[in-house]
Amino acid sequence: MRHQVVIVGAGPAGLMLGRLLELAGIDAVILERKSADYVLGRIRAGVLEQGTVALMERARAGRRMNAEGLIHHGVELSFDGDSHRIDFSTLIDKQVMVYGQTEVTRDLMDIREGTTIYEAEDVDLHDFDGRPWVSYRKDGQTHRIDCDFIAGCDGYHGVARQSVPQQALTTFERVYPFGWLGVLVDKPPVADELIYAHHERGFALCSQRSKTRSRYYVQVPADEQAAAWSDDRFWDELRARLDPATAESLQTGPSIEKSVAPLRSFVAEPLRFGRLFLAGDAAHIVPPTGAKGLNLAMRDVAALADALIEHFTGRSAAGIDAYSAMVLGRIWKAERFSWWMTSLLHTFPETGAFGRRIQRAEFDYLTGSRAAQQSLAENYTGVVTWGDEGSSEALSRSRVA
Ligand code: FAS
Ligand code: PHB
Repeated sequence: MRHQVVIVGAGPAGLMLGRLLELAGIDAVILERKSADYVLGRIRAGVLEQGTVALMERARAGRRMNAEGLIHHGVELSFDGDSHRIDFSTLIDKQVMVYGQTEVTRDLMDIREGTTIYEAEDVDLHDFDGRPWVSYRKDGQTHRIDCDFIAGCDGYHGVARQSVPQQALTTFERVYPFGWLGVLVDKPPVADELIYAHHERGFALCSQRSKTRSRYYVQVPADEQAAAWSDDRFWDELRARLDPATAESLQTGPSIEKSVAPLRSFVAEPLRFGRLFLAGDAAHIVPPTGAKGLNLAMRDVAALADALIEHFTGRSAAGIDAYSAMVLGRIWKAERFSWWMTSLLHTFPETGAFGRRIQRAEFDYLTGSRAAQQSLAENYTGVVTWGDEGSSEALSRSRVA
């Protein structure tokens, strides 16, 4: 069997890459280890930058997103009960969209015309320095696919990055001493916009998926087990970390999903090895505090798709030669912002009283400086990751479609 491109991983990055390539007439097969239902069962990101919204439009997968997505013009930050709204629209005329990663993945699955092979086991990459090919097992049979390029979109634990010889790869990592315990509940959100709360008991985030479904997180020790948290214990802890008025208006109910996500910052360099490219979580991980993970993955594959399209149609290698350096510049800016938001909003007992005073001073500087708020707004809404591709025209255009 032969395809122009083999994509490993049918998460949002792999599916988006496959869609962009097929719209350009490029034949790409996707190999996914899990079932489609399993992939859809993962509850992850919730906020789309305008660039991601525009990319869903480019993929002609934006209809349901435009109908159901919620446009948010700002977020609220609170620090020990003091609150401040960061108004994206007033500060930089940008917005974000609240639309779950699960829905993005579902929309991309539904629109895809090319082949996705689910439950492909033991995927192995071969000769990506010369004439690449991929092997995998399915229903007890071993299969081989010859190709021109391989895209590793298989996440942090995937096979693609692990197939690269150690000496060819440099990794940078910071593992945080805590995780996020997340709960999904079919109750109306506690507020119109997201609330990021710093409290001496730990960080909390009030997010949402729709007007009737909410997503909440509390910071927990890195080795915490979701099973140790009853719903009542979670709601009590969340209330304790919110300002009294918000805590009072919180509508609670039975959790429909509860899980702990570890937090780490991670980057692999470079992101190209001959005819193998890495994109998305296979290349980098950010703590979810800055809502960057999914959006950065989408930015990677937009660049990779353009580079591969230029190779196949324009007979130029300029894009594929420039891919790694170009995306790494944006990746490190998103890593910085995600680290900064995480450092500001979480408790770090090991930094002591001095560390907490510095966090308070950071919050006070932010809330007292329009320039600092504009900087946060630029980073959060993705201006830094997308440049002018993340224009408000893109978001307003998507609302028209
Ligand atoms: P993904 O990990 O989504 O997809 C990779 C795919 O490759 C998976 O389907 C996997 O099954 C498959 N795969 C792996 N190994 C394979 C192999 N050997 N062969 C074939 N297939 C293989 N980001 C946010 O912005 N906000 C959040 O709140 C947030 N929460 C998160 C919670 C968790 C638990 C995790 C792990 C991540 C979270 N993220 C969040 C980040 C997340 O949204 C990622 O950035 C996003 O899923 C990246 O998409 P992909 O790069 O496609 O990787
Ligand atoms: C979510 O809704 O899951 C979410 C929103 C914003 C974040 C992280 C997660 O920064």
